[in-house]
Parts: sequence; structure tokens; C-alpha cells
Amino acid sequence: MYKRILVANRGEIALRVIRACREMGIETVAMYSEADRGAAYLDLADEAYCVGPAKSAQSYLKIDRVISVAEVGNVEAIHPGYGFLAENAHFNEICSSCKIDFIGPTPEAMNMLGDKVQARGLARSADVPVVPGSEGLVETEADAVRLANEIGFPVLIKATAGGGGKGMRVAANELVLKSALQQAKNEAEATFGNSGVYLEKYIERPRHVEVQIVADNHGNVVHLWERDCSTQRRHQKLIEESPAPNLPEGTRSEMCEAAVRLIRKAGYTNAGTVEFIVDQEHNYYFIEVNARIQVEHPVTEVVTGIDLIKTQIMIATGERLPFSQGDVKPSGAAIECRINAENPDANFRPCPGTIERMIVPGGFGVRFDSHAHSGYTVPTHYDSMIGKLIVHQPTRREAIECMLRALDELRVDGIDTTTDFHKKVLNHSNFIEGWVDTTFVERTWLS
Ligand code: MV4
Repeated sequence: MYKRILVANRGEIALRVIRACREMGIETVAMYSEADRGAAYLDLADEAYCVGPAKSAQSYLKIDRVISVAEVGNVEAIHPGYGFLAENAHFNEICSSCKIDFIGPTPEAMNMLGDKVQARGLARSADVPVVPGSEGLVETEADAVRLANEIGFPVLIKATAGGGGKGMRVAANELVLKSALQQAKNEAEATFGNSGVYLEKYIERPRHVEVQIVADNHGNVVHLWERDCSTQRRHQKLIEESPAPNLPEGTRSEMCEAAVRLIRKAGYTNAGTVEFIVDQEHNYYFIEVNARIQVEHPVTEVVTGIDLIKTQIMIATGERLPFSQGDVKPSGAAIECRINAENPDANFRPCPGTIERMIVPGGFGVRFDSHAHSGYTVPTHYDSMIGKLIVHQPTRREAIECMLRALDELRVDGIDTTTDFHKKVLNHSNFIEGWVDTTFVERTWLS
């Protein structure tokens, strides 16, 4: 087991990793930008080093500085958290050449799955359903038109280097497709330095369901069931839950087994997520793999009883998974609400500032993952999430009741938060009945 690791992140996920390490007897080195200097969670690490100025491009994202902190801190491994360098294959390679373990997949698996056309090809070869569309890249306008007429309009143009909704364009007819294709290629080149695009049939009002996977370095791949993340706005998830409501049991287990096949085929190791969209008829289609621990991982932790951060660290040291598929018995229902420093009445505008007073909810089945506290100042430079409220109850109905009660208990004075918006969502009949797709929030509250 490691003696000491670097937590190459900030905020709640840095705290989450520090806590797991403390329980495992692993020392932690934390890093902070000038905007995060003095943050209380840094005191829970054994050491903390400044990694640069407030701007993440000059601190949390700056590979040479992060590696310097790792060297000075004398760590054996780096946990990247999510965001920042977590899915940067180049950083991953540099860790390896510096003989520092990257707690995540290999650079090869990361590169392969980071290319969406390659990931689609891999999925097809593993008998995992993909959205009907192009076999590979779409090169010419004539190819695009021929293909679109085959699969039927509307179609979606996606960047092969994209993901998370970046660089997508809907085309409802031939005319739009012709102009959108070149635009999409130019945009992809400018954004990702890769102009490659591909086509998919546009699935209307899909649900977003993702499967959590863990895989060790000995060929063991286990899924930890699914999360429904359909309650989102502009590709920002607001609420995640497990199990996915109203998903037929057969579909659910098929999808999870498909995710395992893909991960096996990719030679992917450590924790990862296989994302699917699910249409109104419960057909599921692979869309992408997230090669990192995700924000919403606690939802899976509470329904399975498995600590995903500890599992990631164990896998990275070369240990075998301490459980097999049959040991994973999900129980009850979990919901997570992301508490963001944003004003939902002003287009979810970020509202950084000082929290004058904060009261944290508790009680049976309530977990609050947060680095914030009374007197904490939310910096302007990073994403606006200040905490995640997670509840776990025997049934979904009880989980909703528990979440409403916990949201009532949560008090964050001095800044605007998404707390009250969550109450509106949880009280909406569509949410209560579990009929939520990825367009629900925007259709219902035009935000
Ligand atoms: C789609 C789609 C409809 N049809 N692909 C957006 C994020 C990226 N991971 C894939 N996304 C989508 N791909 C086809 N063929 C709709 C979305 C989509 C979406 C997916 C997951 C979660 C939220 C979403 C919000 C809008 C659109």
C-alpha cells in the first residue's frame, strides 16, 4: 500500500480523497492555488503546497507545477479527482515517466476512449449498442448526406474529440446538415485541435443513465449498477440517483453487462463510468466513457456500500478487487443534489462570496460532502459547487421525503444557492413519478 499520495485537486473532492487516505493510513500531500490558500480542508492533509496563482491554467492545470509538488512532497501516487488534469492522457504519461502512479486508467486506455469514434468502434466490436450513425469519421458533405438519409433526420454531428455535450450540432434536414458539417469541423478544430466529426441519429428527449465500473489489473471487471443523471441543465447535472426509476429490470442488467464488456475490451482499469442514453422505448445506446471518478460517485457508494475512492487506490497499488459481481448487492434508493453557489432565478449565474452562516443537515441516511463552512469564501475562479447532499433510504419515495427534509435543514446564508430550486424539482409530479428526461428542467423552468 502507498505511504503517501498527492491530491491534485481542490474543494470537496480533495477533502473526499484526504478522508479516504486518512482511514487507509496513507499520508496526503495537498496543493492549493493562491485563491484556495488557508482553506480549512487543507489542514486535514499532512502537508500542503502552493501550486500557483488563482487561475487554474497557472495552477491546478499546470503539469510542471503539479509534478513539482509531487516531487517535493515525495509521493508515490497522484489522485487527480475530477476535472482539471483527471482525463489528461499527457499528464498521465508524464506521471508514468516520473515513476509516480496515476490513480486512474492507463494513458493508452484513456487515449483510446477519449476518441469518441474509436470508443464507438470498440463498443460495436463488444456487442454494445451504439446510436445508429456513421461507422467512422464523416469526411465529405456527400457522405454525410447519404448517411443522414439512411438513418433518417434529425441527425446529430459530434466531434470525435468532444464529449460532455461540447461540439454537438443538430441537423433537421439536408440543407442544415450541409452548412452545419463544415461549421462543426471548424469548431472542433478550434476547440480540440482535431477536426474529426461523426454522425448519429438524434434521439429526442433521452434519459441519461450511466454505469459505474471498477476494474483491477488482474482482469476482474465489476459493475456497481447505474445512476440516472437526467435532471440536468445545459449539460450541468443537478440531481443524480440510483437505481434509475422506471427502468425495466431486464434493460438495467443488460446495460450493466454491456458496460462490463466494453471496459474489458478496452483494457480499461480503475474506476470509470460508461454513459448511455435511453430513449422513450427503453432502448439504450452507448455514448461515451468517463475515465475518472465522477462528482456523483457517492450515490453508488451508498447503495452498494463500496467506497469508490478506497477501491481506486487499492486498484492502483495492484491489489485485486476484494469483491466479485455476485457480492455487489445494491440496496434501497439514493439521491444526490448538487448545492451550487448560483442564483437559479438569474440563469444560474454563479454567486461567489462569503458564507456568513452554514448549518449542515444530518440524521438517518443523510450525507453531506462539502469543504464549505460558516465563514468560508467561495472563490470566483472555479466551478460553483460547494457541496453534495446525498440521502439513502429503503425506497425512492422515502429518499425524496428525506431529501426535502434535509434541504429544509440546510442553511447557507450570505450567498445564493441551488437549494430551493432542488425543492421545486423534488416536488414536481414528473420527478416524483420518475418520468424525467434530459430536457425536463429546461422545458419546465425555461432556465
Ligand atoms: C445525444 C443526444 C441525443 N441523440 N446523442 C450530450 C452530452 C454527451 N455526453 C452526449 N449528449 C447527447 N448525445 C444522440 N445521438 C442527446 C445528448 C444530450 C444529453 C446527454 C446526456 C445528458 C444530458 C444531455 C443533454 C442534452 C443532450
